[in-house]
Amino acid sequence: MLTIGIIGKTNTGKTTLFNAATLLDAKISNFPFTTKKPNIGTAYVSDICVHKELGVEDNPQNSVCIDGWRYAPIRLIDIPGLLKDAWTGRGLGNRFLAAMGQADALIHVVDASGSIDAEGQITQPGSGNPVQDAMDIESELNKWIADIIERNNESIAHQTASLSLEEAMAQNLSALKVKPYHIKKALIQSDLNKISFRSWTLNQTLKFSATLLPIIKPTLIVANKMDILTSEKYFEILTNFYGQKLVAACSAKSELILRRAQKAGLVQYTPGQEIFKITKKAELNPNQQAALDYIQKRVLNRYFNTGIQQALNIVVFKLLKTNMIYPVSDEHNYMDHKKNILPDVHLLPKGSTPVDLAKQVHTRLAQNYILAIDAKTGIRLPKEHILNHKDVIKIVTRKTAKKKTKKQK
Ligand SMILES: Nc1nc2c(ncn2[C@@H]2O[C@H](COP(=O)(O)OP(=O)(O)OP(=O)(O)O)[C@@H](O)[C@H]2O)c(=O)[nH]1
Ligand SMILES: [Mg+2]
Repeated sequence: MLTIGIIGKTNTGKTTLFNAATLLDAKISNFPFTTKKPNIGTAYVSDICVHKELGVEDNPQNSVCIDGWRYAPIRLIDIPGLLKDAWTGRGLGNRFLAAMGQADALIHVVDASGSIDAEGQITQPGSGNPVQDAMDIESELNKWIADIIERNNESIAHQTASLSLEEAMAQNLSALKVKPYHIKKALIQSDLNKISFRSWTLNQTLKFSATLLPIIKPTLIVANKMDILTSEKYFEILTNFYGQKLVAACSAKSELILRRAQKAGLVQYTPGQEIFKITKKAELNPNQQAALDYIQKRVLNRYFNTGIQQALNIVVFKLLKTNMIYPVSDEHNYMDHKKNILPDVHLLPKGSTPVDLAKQVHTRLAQNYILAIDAKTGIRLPKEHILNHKDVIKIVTRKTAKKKTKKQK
């Protein structure tokens, strides 16, 4: 399953975002370093479901369909906050970094309201420095990767006698899910392909790590606490610094309140949408009413949504360039064997073929693969066909083919 890691300075709202997206109940507080070990849960990414376009009602099994939106599961990890110089092993550093290795992409939560000081204590909004906070975290990650390369310097150099540098480095960084093509890309981008690895200086290793990081862990900056007025200024600074496409305006606290109120049946709210409707006004206590008024005024009236669902969608669909594909076993009625209509949706990287889909659904399906059919058009697809976002695909296997011939007889 695709995994997104939530990183960031302490007290920025990582666990609040995690709880909002997973509806779990991990501890949140305004004390620094509340999260001591990673929290792991299931969150969802969403897009308009194909059931309307196909004119059918669906029975989702591995995913959910709400108000015409299909929500596909992903794994979310809330990673403990990072101390400066954590790369040396100080504080929670190693735990932080080990959890980070498992992620396919990262959400980097920044307190855009400037409400935390250099040490991570909550302070006067506007007095912190969100851009510096974000840069500190990135610098820690770079130093950590550079440190692994430095420590394995001898062994990498030694391995290059029988392996390419790309392969040797990828092996030594495998805990970070690094592949040889990542290394190749980073070597070219950093111009270090022109310099012998044995003669790299520490600065060159740091430059390489800084180039490698966004390649192995595409990262979205979540400018959090946008409900606090001081955040507007820093949001602009952050977007100027990182580029509009890599920064999302969010209020994790608002999303958490709305999702919990929805779960309790107090409001009607579809994650990612612009409106909520109070369903049980009489049951709201004054605090709940005030919180909902605050969200309406400070978040929805200004930014249209809380940004959390959008942030997850951007990471999966834009940064990781993933498509939603619906496998079915009856291409005429879009059903599985149990007659569930459009039961599952799978997240596959762009460029995936029907064989990749078969592998993800079940190894047996891949082993017995014969051909695939595009259920929307009825057209047979070649093995190397590149699947499109929201394709509905029937995989024909040796077994299904045999059954058909028997029936036809
Ligand atoms: N106003 C506002 N406060 C928020 C928001 N998100 C989180 N907070 C508050 O920020 C404080 C820290 O939140 P946490 O979710 O515990 O932060 P964290 O990043 O997980 O912190 P550590 O686990 O200690 O590293 C809490 O008081 C939250 O209520 C938000 O969107 N708006
Ligand atoms: Mg936390």
